[in-house]
Amino acid sequence: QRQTSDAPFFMIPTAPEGGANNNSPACKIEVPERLTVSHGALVRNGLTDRCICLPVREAVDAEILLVHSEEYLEAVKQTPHMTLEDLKEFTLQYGDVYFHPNIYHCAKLAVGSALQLVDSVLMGKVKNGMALVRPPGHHSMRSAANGFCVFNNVAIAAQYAKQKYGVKRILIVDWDIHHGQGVQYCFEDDPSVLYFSWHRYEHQKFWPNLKDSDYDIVGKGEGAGFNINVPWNKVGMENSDYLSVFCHVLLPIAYEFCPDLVLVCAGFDSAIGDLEGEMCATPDIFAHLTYLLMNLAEGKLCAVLEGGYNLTSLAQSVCQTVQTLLGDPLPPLTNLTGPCRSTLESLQCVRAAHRQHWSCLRHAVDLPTFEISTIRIKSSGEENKDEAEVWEEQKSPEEKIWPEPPKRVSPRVCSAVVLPDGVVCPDACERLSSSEDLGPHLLTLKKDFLKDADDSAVTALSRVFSLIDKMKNNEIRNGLALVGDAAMTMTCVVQHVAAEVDSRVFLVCVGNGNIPGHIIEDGKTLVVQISGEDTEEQGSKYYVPVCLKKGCTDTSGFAQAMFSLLLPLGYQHNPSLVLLVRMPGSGVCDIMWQQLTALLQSFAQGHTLVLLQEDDKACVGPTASILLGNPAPPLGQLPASLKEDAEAVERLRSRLQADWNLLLATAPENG
Ligand code: Q9C
Ligand code: ZN
Repeated sequence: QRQTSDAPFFMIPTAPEGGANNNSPACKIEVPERLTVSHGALVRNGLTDRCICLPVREAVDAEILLVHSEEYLEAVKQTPHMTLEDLKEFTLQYGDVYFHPNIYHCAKLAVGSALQLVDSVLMGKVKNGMALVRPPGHHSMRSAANGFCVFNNVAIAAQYAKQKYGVKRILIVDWDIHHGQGVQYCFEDDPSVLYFSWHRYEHQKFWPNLKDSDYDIVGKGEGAGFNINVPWNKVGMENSDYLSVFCHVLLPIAYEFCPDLVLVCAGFDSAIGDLEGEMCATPDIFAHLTYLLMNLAEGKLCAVLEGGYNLTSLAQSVCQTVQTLLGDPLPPLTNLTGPCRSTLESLQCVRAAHRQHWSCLRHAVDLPTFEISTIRIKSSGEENKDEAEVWEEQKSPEEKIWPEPPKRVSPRVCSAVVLPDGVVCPDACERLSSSEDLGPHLLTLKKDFLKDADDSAVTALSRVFSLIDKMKNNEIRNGLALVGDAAMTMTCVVQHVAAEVDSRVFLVCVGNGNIPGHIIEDGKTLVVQISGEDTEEQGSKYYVPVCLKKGCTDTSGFAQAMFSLLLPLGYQHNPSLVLLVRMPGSGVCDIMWQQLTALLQSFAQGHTLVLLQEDDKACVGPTASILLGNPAPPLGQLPASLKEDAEAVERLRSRLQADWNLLLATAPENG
């Protein structure tokens, strides 16, 4: 019998001593405390109790040889028996790596742990998980140790998954701040492994100073297009910069690729406070990065620790990642000010370099040809820095202070439903049907909105309002209502919520239908409507009509709208409630609908209210499944979207990006 656990697991092999170096006896930053401190934080936050802890094992030779050469393995095998003198000498042939007598043992445990995780996920024993291991792996190459890495844990895990389980397509997301050149070299001609890495680059001035790390390295031969490098050419990148790369590069391509397994090179030196990365993204960004990958590959995600050297920042980031794998609501991200100019240049270049390989980029506007972008960006060396920037740079990254991420509390009830009599409540949902669920709104409702409505409509609406109140009090995470008139309910709900101070609603309406103007004009409600109706409607800052030629049946066009419009808009609006409405006859397929529902959980700490019309009763089950935290099924490898649809989405982006700068994916001329 298939045993499925709700919890991811983590594991920690025996922590090694710091390695030997030719001058200093040990590496100063890649230290055992990285694991003990991370583990301690998981324990303190009650997260270890919710995980399954798998035993570690040593990888066997055959597994290491999936990626490394026999000569290299034999050489590393000798290190436990070497004198300190010999170790120093051995270390010298590699770059930035330290060999301690017990590192071979630890490196075998690190690989073995990653493989245990892959085994458990692919055998369905756990949904997902994180391996807390060291030494890290992504810099190590076929025949060379490098950058604190001995064996390439994640590259071996990918080869192992292909070989042992016949996995066809693997996505590797490397969010460590260094380029995992070892992973790139391993898969550069392999179209079955899509490798994505962002990394501090500074026009090749940052370690490991390789031309191979630039955006124009896209893979070779069969593997052309399956290597994505996003260089950070400045330090100090923030949450907005990371999110815009996910929205405008990684997610569109990853969904088009449609992996069967997601591996994450989970380095946290890309977080604030890290002296290697010198970036400013906060630990809670990793909750979002993790979540955005969890609806690929049916949720089969294995994160494997790489770098991360500020112990405070590292521990917080690890907790954010694990808590997301466990399904807790996401923290709200504030201060999303949009990407900086340097990020826009990188985005533009990466998109230009990959447009010939991925149909989601085919109709992107304002992309220079590949040659032009190469010259333009590569020549831009020293820019003028303002004084604030210079001062910021002098401040040591370890002195940076940031607030500890607030506790993420799961409401007692995950999903509540309001259903007409006779419709069965989905398993694990809580039905609102008692008289106290009518809430205090019944009388006002009758008076204000529903003079002519029948009693059952008034009762239903009253329960919907009660559900919203309970979301606001964090008693319920999300809700679903099957109502007689979705459009009318939507209007009432928006008015009800907008009446409160500080409320912001993100209304996502799928299908045709009129959105009353007065619910848009207050600036609290941001409306995105995806339909097949060319309403000739201009739209405004707060009303974004996305008109697809074949309506919501064009999966690729719809997906593009989700990543390049909906996600950035939602993040920047930072709503307190997401209202997702499915108009009758919208034509959206169930899987697309589930993916949409899932992605919207990124906002408002998961406070989503879904409105379905009674005709769409069959959709209650699939929607509830997502609201309860199950991953959405894969969309399949996406074909090219209709040219008209791609262009319509691009036009909207261009129109709106002055108001919502997370929509930007190109650098303005002469900026
Ligand atoms: N200050 C990992 O994060 N040293 N490795 C660079 C420049 C090597 C980092 C020196 C950093 C290796 C897994
Ligand atoms: Zn790193």
